[in-house]
Amino acid sequence: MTYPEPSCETLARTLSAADDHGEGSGEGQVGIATKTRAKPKKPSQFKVLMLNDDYTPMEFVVMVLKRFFHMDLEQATRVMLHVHQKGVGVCGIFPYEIAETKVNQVMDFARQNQHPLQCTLEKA
Ligand code: TYC
Repeated sequence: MTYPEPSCETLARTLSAADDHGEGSGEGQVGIATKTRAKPKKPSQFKVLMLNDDYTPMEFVVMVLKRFFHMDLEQATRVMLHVHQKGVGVCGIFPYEIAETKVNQVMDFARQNQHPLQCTLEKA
């Protein structure tokens, strides 16, 4: 006689029941969290924003946009001029860790070149 493999949920309930020493349900229960989402959430997206300042040369901002955001000269110039005129502009939208890396790369590169260029994150 063979038995079917118990499902993950069945095992979780068994373990949870074994750990529950009759203190009632709810708080203090010990068990293994095995719940998985049927529909995994998409990683949330973040805008990388570039801020205007009075000192960073336009050519440097264009170089940054080409180097770290893979824009061509025309697109990089358009975004740079938008930031120059409006004060802020979007360089791209990425998952959190990638957006954070881009911000750090831009800030490090600006600092190395002694420009006050600022870059930040905002939830998309
Ligand atoms: N305002 C700068 C200048 O006139 C150019 C500039 C554009 C600086 C965009 C920062 O994010 C920026 N030299």
